[in-house]
Amino acid sequence: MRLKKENLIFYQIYPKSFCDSDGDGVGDIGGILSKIEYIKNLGVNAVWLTPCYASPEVDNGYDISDYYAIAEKYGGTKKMETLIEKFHENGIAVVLDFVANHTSTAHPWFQAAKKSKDNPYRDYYIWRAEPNEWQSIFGGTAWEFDGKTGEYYLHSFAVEQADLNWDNPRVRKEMRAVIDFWIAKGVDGFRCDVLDMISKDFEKGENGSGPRLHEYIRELFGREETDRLFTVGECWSANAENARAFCEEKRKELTTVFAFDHLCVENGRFSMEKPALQELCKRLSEWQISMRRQGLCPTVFLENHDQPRSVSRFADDGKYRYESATLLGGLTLLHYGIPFLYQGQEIGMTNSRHESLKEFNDVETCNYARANFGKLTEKELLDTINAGSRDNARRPIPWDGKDKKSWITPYSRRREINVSADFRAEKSVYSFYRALIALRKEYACLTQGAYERLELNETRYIFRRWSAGEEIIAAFNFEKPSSFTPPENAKVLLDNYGGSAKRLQPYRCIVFLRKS
Ligand code: TEU
Repeated sequence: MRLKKENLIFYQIYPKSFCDSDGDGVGDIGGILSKIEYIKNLGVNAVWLTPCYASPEVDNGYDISDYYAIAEKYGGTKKMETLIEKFHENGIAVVLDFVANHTSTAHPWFQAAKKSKDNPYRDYYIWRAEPNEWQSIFGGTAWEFDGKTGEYYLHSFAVEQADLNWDNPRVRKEMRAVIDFWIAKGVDGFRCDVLDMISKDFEKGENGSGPRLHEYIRELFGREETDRLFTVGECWSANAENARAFCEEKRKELTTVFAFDHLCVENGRFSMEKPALQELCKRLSEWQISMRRQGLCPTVFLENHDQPRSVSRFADDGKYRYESATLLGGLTLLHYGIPFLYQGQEIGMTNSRHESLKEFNDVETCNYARANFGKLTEKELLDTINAGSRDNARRPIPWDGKDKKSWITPYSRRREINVSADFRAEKSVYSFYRALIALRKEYACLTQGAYERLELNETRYIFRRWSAGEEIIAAFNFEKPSSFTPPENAKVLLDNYGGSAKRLQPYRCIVFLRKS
């Protein structure tokens, strides 16, 4: 599969929570196979699957114990081969998750490494006699003491996720072999988990963006075997200044990066602040401008498996849920770059509300709850967790409103918000997303064209995209109604309200076309 990067439109699947085909409560590949039509019908042409390799699942698969095997509970490796084939038959590219920074402590490499200081696998990981002050992203120190050998190993995430030592050439060779194995199985690319963390800077005291980062990425993806791949690095350190180093074409590193500034995450996920929609638009717009100026192709996304639902975080998940969800769809699909939709976004799923800590599963959330128990009131604890927990994105997709067995407490609004209800509704979020994707395919100015911000203030955001002979103008009104002068000689292509465009109601999203 070789699609021009600007023409890609991704749908992210979290297999564990997508569709369960055998009724054991865990989503699986059989479930994905049964929904290919649903995905295809939306119009996307690529999928990213989060990890479903063999794993103890302390971090839902981001703790891999065998890079070469798909877990049996998901259907096993053969089933994955069938899935790749079926997606290809339907014109959909397949991108797998590549977890490079760490393995599960259950991985045979780590099991060998901890046997003794002179074990040949010892140097696959990062050991120190004395820990430094680094903190785990999931809370607490990033170092775990191993009593048997008397040293600490580094774990930037959970204790059960030991950081690999990329300075060891044998580790880098192993990881190239993993990539090559999946290329041979037909995958079209990789989403690379926390890729900017693989080179550490112990001198500067930084757990990531180390001096050999770009050398390591090139070693992985700058090869003939990897030339045709689509690669996206999850790089929390990526910004307008350093993006070129990751994804300028001639550097032979990555196709693009996931940067996070636009999601307003600087205060941490468990802060109760609700960012203004205007701020989201401002940051999205700035990212567009700086990436285009440098000739780079950005990703455009508002959700993934680590983020709360965008409708709840940036807009209105009550009275204006449909309008909010469709407006956010417009923001994702009308900008320049590679859009990524996250499962459930296309039916306007909101955050899930739960009144007991027992209903949360995510390791980061549980660590946070443990660390703050007694420090915050129970209500504060529940409110912050309900707003920020990664479980918001991980409740199973409600295909219908019915209760089924599931590995995690289901989505609290499943009876009201589910796929069948959305399909039946007069105002269907899925249909609007489908229409947006159709526009993206029909009008080249949306994929190739220039971008200009026409207006951004506390009321609304308006931009235009254009190329030879055609221009698309997209207007996004925020909470407060405003009066508007529609562009002259333009026709309305899509509108989440309908009726006169002289008044823009809450969360109205309206798309105009002007031909010259
Ligand atoms: O995420 C990296 C990561 O740092 C985010 O999870 C987020 O910053 C964190 O939750 C802080 O609030 C990637 C994966 O996407 C995530 O699911 C994994 O848990 C993590 O790496 C470890 O592999």
